[in-house]
Amino acid sequence: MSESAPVRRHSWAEPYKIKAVERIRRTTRAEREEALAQAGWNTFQLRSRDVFIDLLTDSGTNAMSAEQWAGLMLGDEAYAGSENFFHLKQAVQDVYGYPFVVPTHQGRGAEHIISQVLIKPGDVIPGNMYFTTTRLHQELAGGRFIDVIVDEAHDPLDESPFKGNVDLVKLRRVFDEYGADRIPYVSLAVTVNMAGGQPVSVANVRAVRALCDEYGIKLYLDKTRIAENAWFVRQREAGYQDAPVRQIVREICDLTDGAWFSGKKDALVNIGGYLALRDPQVFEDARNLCVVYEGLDTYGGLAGRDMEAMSIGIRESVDEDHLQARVGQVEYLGHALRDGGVPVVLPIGGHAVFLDAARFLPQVPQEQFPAQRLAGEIYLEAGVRSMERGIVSAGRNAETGEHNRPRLELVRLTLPRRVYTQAHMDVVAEAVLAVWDRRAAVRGLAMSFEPKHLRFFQARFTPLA
Ligand code: P61
Repeated sequence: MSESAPVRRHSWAEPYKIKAVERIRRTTRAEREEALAQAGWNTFQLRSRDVFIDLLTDSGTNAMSAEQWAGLMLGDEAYAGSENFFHLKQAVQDVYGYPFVVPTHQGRGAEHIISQVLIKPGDVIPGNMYFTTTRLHQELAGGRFIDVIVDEAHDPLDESPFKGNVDLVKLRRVFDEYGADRIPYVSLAVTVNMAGGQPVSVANVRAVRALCDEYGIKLYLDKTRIAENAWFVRQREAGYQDAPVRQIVREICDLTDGAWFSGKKDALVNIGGYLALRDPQVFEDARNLCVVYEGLDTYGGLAGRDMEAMSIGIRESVDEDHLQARVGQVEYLGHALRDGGVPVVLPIGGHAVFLDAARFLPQVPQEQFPAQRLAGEIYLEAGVRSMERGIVSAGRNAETGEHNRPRLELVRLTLPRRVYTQAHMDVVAEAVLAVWDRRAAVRGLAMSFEPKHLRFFQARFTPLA
């Protein structure tokens, strides 16, 4: 398909063929019951060998291309000045246009450093919906996150095309209340993970930039899934139908002061991340902290080969045939579930299908963790692993200690890139539909162990019935 050909639904096929395969194992219901009990009803605690189709995350679970595997052999494992670092820097400059790069072991390493560099105690950071690790690092640096996403983002049934957008009225209110002295930057994510993988329009980024300029406030970008965001812009935003994804990606980056990135998503690798910066002083401070927490600033916790694979993956990530197949597969699963009557977040997002557990299990109150239970039931049904994205993920208010109560109580079925086939999607849809059929009998959970930070990763639960 040429770059400018019209995009028709279901007219795509994966732009690759499979060269190596990895065996996956079907299990019995009895084995899964045992495994889930051992895991304390937390899908993060399952062993992967007990999972048939793993839709826990699209993070680090991607299949690399032959070029990326070949790139591993070009690893220059020098402690200082690895050639692969310069390839990475060149890829970031070419595709995103930021002059300075600080590599990190993954996205949260970059979030840690940028938070420590920019935030001082008492600051507030407005952003388009929290992300777990992003907000935690902002809080650990002494800041407080304030949500300024549009209201539609909290409504699973609202089919607005850009549910990741910032509400400019809310943002101005925060600017007026706290002022530039207490707002180090606006934290803008494209796409918005916790809202369902929803995109932000270029017009909205432009408007946020203008408001930031009016108040003298910086704009930093979580561009972890920017290629998927750009794909949606091309599909949905007036004036961008014929714009290459690469151009849209660049246009968004050009509006920002810097970015952090988890290479484990868009960039099609299994590990890696970085900060991309424009301000020379922020760069100096960040590369200095890099040597404290990550490693020398020409490797940042990565092997040379990892940086090589990431630099190749960055260039592959903006390929339109790849994006069409990637987002198309997510949509295929989403529409299969929607058409079967299962409540899902609409529109279907870029990296995952999100089940609306509040409507799936209306008999289970939020404090009995309906999404956590639903993720467990889907695993029991067919060995399909998903993730809770509701009250457990939202954690507790850092000041009051109360549960945060998000309006979205979701289960995320996340698709690794280039890994599963359409037949896998059919099996997943059948499994969820089977749970949907027996939903009335499903009860909640009690939390039996709660760790201090990012509790959803390690918490344990017991079934109420
Ligand atoms: C994920 F359950 N995401 O979606 P790191 N920004 C954004 C991310 O999506 C992201 C990071 C920064 C993961 C892994 C994960 O609550 C969870 O490379 C938009 O994972 O450090 C990661 O990048 C952090 C799963 C993270 C979670 C936090 O599955």
